[in-house]
Amino acid sequence: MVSKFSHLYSKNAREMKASEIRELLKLTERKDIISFAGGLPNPGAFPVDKVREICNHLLDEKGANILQYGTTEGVMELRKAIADRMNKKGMDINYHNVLITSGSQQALDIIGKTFLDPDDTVIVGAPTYLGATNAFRSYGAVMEGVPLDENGMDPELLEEKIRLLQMHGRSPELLYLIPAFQNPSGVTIPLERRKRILDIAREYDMVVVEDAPYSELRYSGEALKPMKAMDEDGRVIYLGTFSKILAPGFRVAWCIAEPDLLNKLIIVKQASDLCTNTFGQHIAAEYLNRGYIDEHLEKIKSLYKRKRDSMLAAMDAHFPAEAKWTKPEGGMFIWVTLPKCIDTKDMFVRALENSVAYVHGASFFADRSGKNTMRLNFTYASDEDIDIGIKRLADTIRQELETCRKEGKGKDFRPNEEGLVVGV
Ligand code: PMP
Ligand code: G9A
Repeated sequence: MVSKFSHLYSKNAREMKASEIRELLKLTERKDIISFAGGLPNPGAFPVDKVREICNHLLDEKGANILQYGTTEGVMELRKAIADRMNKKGMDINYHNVLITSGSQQALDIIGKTFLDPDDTVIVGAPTYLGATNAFRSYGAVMEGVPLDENGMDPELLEEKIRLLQMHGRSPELLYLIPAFQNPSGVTIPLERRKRILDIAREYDMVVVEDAPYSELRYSGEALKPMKAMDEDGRVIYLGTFSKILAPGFRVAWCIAEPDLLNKLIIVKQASDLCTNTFGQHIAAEYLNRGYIDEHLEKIKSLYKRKRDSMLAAMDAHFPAEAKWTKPEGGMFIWVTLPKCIDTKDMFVRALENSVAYVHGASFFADRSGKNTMRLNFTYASDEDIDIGIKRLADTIRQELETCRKEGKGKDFRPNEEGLVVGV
């Protein structure tokens, strides 16, 4: 629907499109559809009793204070607790490096507002999280994708891309990465690549945004140092969030940067929300300080590992041989590549008829390529629904393959021969 005031909208607002993920989220309200679309944590794992216990304690002990406005920087106990936790992961920071934000989504927005002018260039993965590209685009920036492989962004391709852009007079300012269990592909950047990417960022003077909402959700393999822990000259902005390890409803997240840069982000945030939800911040601080978070993480990691394994097993059992997919060591997503004759956006109509949903891959590519790919979330659906939903999806893919065979639509029915499971 077009508002009668739309002619008065700003240029930025006119160009903004609804997030495909946020639109698809509405499907989770339909009981007849099994949704692998939204990146939702499993609500069965939300620690309702512990939150109730903490709320009662906080209201009894601190009373009205926790309902007051807070500083833009965030509640001090929380900033300190986060600094301690991040130092255990190899960083060397204190609370002066920590800004609490209203979800990491807000941090992405304020980073965009701080760094990006119209036509500025941001380098992102191809594919990447569309909430980030939407935020950066809202400031008129242009996204340039670097293809990923099973180890995330390839530093050689990154450097090639920067050189090419520079030849056209464009020097990228930001490099946006999700090094651990990437959204949407599920892949992780190994340590050597992380170091090399940091060297490149230094050489070409780019700020690196390390978005790490899934880094604590590892189900197999070895934990890796965050890039921020290897950051020699303060060019990495690290984003963490309670959304995936506690509950997204609090809208409490953290942004770590060197203090001078953080000060600018704080000023930019002031215009946005004055301060992050104070009550939620106190709850999160208490949750960390009581050590509940680690118990909770163990619980959700074993739940999500089981769900990942069930989904992978169901895919092995039911998907046609033409489909290929990633096998993530953590996080929430599996990335599927189908033969090029299939457009997963067109196939979505058939998927809904078969009562199953996913996010079509093109949404995650800056240039809208990746039409034959899709993202599956494995954390939200029940174990039973994972199996039923994957069977429905397998039928959907088979029907689609049959239709393109009949229609002769495209010729390429082969899976990707190079074994490249992430790109197209
Ligand atoms: N970054 C990434 C990569 C995400 O996947 C998400 C949410 N799915 C966010 C940021 C935003 O998270 P939140 O605002 O809930 O902290
Ligand atoms: O928009 C949301 O609800 C957060 C989830 C993001 C995603 O599905 O990638």
